[in-house]
Amino acid sequence: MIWNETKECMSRDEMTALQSKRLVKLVDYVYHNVEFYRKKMQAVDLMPGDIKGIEDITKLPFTTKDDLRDNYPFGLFAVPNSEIVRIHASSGTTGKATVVGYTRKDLDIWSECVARCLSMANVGKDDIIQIAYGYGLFTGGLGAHSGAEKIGATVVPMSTGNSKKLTTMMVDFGATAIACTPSYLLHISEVLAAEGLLDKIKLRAAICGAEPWTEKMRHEIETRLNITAHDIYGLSEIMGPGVACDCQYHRGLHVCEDHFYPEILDTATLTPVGEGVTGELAFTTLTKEGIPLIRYRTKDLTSIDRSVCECGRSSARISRFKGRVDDMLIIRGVNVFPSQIEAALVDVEEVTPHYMMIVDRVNNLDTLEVQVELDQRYYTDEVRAIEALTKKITHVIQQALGLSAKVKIVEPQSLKRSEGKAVHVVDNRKLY
Ligand code: DLL
Repeated sequence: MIWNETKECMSRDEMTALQSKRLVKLVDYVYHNVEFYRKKMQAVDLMPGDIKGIEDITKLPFTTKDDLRDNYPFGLFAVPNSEIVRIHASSGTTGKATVVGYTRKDLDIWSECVARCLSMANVGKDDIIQIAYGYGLFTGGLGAHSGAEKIGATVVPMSTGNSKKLTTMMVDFGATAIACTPSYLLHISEVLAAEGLLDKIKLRAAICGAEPWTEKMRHEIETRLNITAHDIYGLSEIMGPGVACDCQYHRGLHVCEDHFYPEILDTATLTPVGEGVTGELAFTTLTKEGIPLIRYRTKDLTSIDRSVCECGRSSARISRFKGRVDDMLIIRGVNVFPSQIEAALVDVEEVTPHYMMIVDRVNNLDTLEVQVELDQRYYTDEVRAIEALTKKITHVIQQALGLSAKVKIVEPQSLKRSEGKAVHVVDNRKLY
């Protein structure tokens, strides 16, 4: 079964008409239900009736991650909590989470969009799929899960963290598909090889996302596992996984643009750029009820192509991501901002605020080392004292990031000082 055959194969004019109708309704909805948007529109003398179609979208204000943080936790919700049936959240610079809420209808549309993506990867009801994104506040696990259930596949909710169990079950259950981050899948391929299981698996498709990866890495995964790997994109503010995915031709990711209207913005002027030009991606959620967002700036860099794809789908395609405009790192699928380390170290008096993050990829798993400088006042070369301090800081960082890091205490004044902008990150990961 092909999901949403109608929506993905509409003519461009039909799609524009649908988007226009939905935008007009959305603007009226947020004006009357979200004080934040009402005030923003009033500030520029804009009334809902001024938005007559998608061509008027540029009259509307942008929304940023900071707006979500400033309205933490539920300030941007458009419905009372009695209508919200699920909450997800992602971490941010200040440690304050970005919180999103879904109504029953939002969850239905989310699973529909993920089902479309799985269908692009030719995954259906006869497949056994291991979901190896993290379950919990992160949208990856539960998001992929409900889409896979919707399409009728047999879902194995693995989550992350136990590669050996995953590979054993992959063989024992005869899993034919997997959804996880691409770096994790490379690691899995090594575990399978080390255990001599590569020729015992029945895997044929992977749906990978949540972090940047390249065509080269896709080929590497496909060759190692003898499968087809697809790129799935999404972000919690807009929905989670399933905002876009690539089909068998891998010429960009088809956007579910009947639900999420994409714009590509010039990074300096924030005005929309033409097709094929790289800029910052922004989304307007056309059908969301719980937390509808207008012109949400994703900070992700990509370009758009609205021509009909060889697969027959007419939905707009965004190119593989070229990076982000901010400094967020994605380490083992977790969003990490350098300033989170800074904030965590402020409370440890034995060290200075100078630190350096060294990110690497060993055996296809991301590693993070944090070098922390001893305060001269606490200078000691006593091994046990250093060991105790290392343990303490390791715990502080784990609490702050939700991610384990190797902590290395270095001598006072040994970290390089900067005269301009401070450099806190060395990212040695080489994308294939
Ligand atoms: O990562 C949702 C997701 C889960 C997508 C599972 C795909 C698979 P967040 O934690 O909010 O949500 O992080 C969103 O991750 O703005 C991008 O910078 C990055 N990202 C997500 N998918 C891709 C991808 C989930 N396919 C942020 N390629 C986004 C490159 C991606 N970057």
